[in-house]
Amino acid sequence: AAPRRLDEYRPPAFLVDTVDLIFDLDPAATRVRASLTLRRSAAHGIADAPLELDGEGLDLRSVLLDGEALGANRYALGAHGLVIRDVPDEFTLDTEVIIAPERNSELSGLYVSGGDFFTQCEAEGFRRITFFPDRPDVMARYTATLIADPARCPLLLSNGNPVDRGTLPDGRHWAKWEDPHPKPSYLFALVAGDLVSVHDAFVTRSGRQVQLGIHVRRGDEDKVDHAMACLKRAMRWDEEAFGLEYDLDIFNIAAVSDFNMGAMENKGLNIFNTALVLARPDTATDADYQRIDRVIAHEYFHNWTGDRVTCRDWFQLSLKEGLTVFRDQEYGAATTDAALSRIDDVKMLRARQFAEDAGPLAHPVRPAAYRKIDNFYTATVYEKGAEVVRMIRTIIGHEAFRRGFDRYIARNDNSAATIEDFVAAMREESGFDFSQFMRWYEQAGTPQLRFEGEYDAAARCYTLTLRQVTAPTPGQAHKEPFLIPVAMGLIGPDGAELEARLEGEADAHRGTRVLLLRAAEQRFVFEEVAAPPVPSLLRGFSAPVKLSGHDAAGLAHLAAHDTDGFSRWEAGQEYATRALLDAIAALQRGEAVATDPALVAAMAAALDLAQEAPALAARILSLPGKDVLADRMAVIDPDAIHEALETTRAAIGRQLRDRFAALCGAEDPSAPFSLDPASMGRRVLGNVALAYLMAADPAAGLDAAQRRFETAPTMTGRLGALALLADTATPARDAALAAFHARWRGDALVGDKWFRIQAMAAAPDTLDRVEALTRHADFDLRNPNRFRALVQAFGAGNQRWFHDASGRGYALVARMIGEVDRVNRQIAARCIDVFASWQRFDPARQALMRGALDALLADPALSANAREMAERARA
Ligand code: DPP
Ligand code: ZN
Repeated sequence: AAPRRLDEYRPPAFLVDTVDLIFDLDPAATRVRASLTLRRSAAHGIADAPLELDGEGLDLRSVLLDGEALGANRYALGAHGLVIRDVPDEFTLDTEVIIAPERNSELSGLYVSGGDFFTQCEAEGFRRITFFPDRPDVMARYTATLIADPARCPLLLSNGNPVDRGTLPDGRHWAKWEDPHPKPSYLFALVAGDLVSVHDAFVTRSGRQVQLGIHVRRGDEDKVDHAMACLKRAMRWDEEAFGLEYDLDIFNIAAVSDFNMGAMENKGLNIFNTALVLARPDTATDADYQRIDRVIAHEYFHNWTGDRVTCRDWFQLSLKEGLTVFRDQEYGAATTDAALSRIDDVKMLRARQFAEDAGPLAHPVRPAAYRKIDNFYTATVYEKGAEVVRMIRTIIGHEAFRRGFDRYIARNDNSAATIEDFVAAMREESGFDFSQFMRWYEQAGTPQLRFEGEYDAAARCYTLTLRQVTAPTPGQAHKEPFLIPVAMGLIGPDGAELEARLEGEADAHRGTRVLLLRAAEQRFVFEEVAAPPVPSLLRGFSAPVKLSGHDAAGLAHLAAHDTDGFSRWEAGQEYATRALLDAIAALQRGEAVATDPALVAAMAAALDLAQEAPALAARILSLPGKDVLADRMAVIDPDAIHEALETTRAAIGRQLRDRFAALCGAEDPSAPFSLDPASMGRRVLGNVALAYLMAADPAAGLDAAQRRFETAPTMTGRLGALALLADTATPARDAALAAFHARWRGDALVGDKWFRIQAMAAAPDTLDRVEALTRHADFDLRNPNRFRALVQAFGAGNQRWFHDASGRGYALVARMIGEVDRVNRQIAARCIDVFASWQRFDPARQALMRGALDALLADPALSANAREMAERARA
């Protein structure tokens, strides 16, 4: 099919005012009756356009127009839907179709998981339920009546409020739901099954009583307290931070084990992957708890940024996703620790989005064309989209941003908006001209920002020169300069922030300023600068760019003295990154690695923070990831990266051995479980310390790991130890993995951890073991979480063995993508990005990776979803 293009947008020919749905739920044959009231829209521009309804895999039984059955000569039924000619300007349309939820392994539309019914309609799943103009700018009021066997489906949920219920003469029961808010079809949801409901309540700031429900499989009801607490915190925070109140009397969350994404913001009925709801201290890590918090908040925040104000078309996806990620990041910063939360968000951005932007899959935050929109739920649309919103706020300030946000919501409420609508509201409230800024939405690629500084002692003047350049990306050979907000300050030789007067300012002052870099090269002159400064640039990571220009001494100075917590960590990481890149270069020359004493000293200084700020200490002590190092190499050398990290970790570990040993002891089992940053910090610090000890002293490390694995009261400690044991090909590893598997048999989410740990292991027998795990009785291609835990985790998270020079890792992942593609196209397509970095490797690996993509493309049965990704990755 030809790609869709942003500039070819055309308003819908027909609008739908109301949708009445009746579902006779049956796993093998569900009957869906839909009654639509339709109205021709003048905006479309063609007065007699036929009615075109999307539909996929639907067994059509009848069509009635204004109550009269339509003969087959009045409509055309094709693979993509139904076209009806000669329709009046206003009419009702009744259709009846049969679908088979239990055969829906794509998990898009209506499907069965564990015997219960669930839906997933974003982006284009509603057309797999009934014939409909399945595009987000068609917003309608819905009612849904669910009819089912009461023994099999005691619980019947849909969007909005329950308005009626009853029992039929044949014993089936039914419930009718009505959603008073107009919504696009992608936000439709139903859940029917035998789930346990946990209830709570929330009173909004204007006094509205909201009933909250979380619905899970029997046996999971002791794992929802955290999600419920997060939900209430998020509801309160959105009132306080954004003035947004919940707008229905009921808010439901249902958890499902088979789910293509993390969670879905359907109006009033969020559907969540169990992985993002269920948590108990012995089954979930601190990272799981934090992710649950953020995703519960994210989906809740969509109620306004996504549901009340939705997207005109899917090119605008970042309008809701970038903005909502920004909102969940702000929530995370406000409710935990702002600097730590920013560090974690930026790490994620760099690991996923920078990699995407650097390869053949690079695309703008607002893509200009797509074949399958499911392939654009990407780190660029989400995470870079959030950075773009953050830059808008940095440029115009918090107050104007909040006014602009309010204006955007008020003006676009109950409608489908564009990115221009959002930016226009910001412009109107701030007076700022965003024309150049719009390039952040249109141009792909991560700008390289380079600085040079020159201090003139006699004139007490510091000149900062900033240069930006962005490499070409597919389809965009030439880039215009971006408008880059650079939050910055000047640090003096004594470590204190210096006063300065930037050209044009009335007085000298100290503290963070925001420079606006507009040109490819620009100079900023600071006067009244008392001493030679080290510039602290991109404070709080004020723009998603790659900065260079500091020397090692400058980085060390900032790591010790910067007043911005994020920037202190950043300077330390950059210092460590360079030390590791030096080590990699030495290994490639066949030389020994000499560990920089200053790096060891910085780690010792971080250990001094272990008591007072353990979470920060853990982040400073964590060496840069393999993805960060790979990103900086012209030709990625996975073996040298691995070796450099291990050697450096061992060297630091040997010099600080006893301090690490003291930190990786058992957690105190009598201490109450707490998620405050210090408690979580101590747990993660224990894991980081254990990694150093194992590198420095394998025998002592193995003992400590076994002890931690056996005695840690939390999953964080136990899994941290297990992950390190899994890196060793030892009997201790085998025993720990077997014990873990036996203890958690039956808990699918913990089972995923067992698979993931082995998929990501560094142990020399990893390829054989991952191969064997693809045939393990617990492996199930139909369960996306399990596929991600084994195959995606291996491809994306095991740089060393996925990229093994033999090509076995590539072949294994390509084979599994081919297999999963026959079951679930979306999951197959999303895994293909592990091959997208092929141009960054040596010629032999390049050939092997290209060969894996070619093998996929040679399969005539490959889905359109996977084909689009493989073709783009191959280009
Ligand atoms: N819209 C969902 C989310 O990101 C994903 N489909 O919240
Ligand atoms: Zn979202």
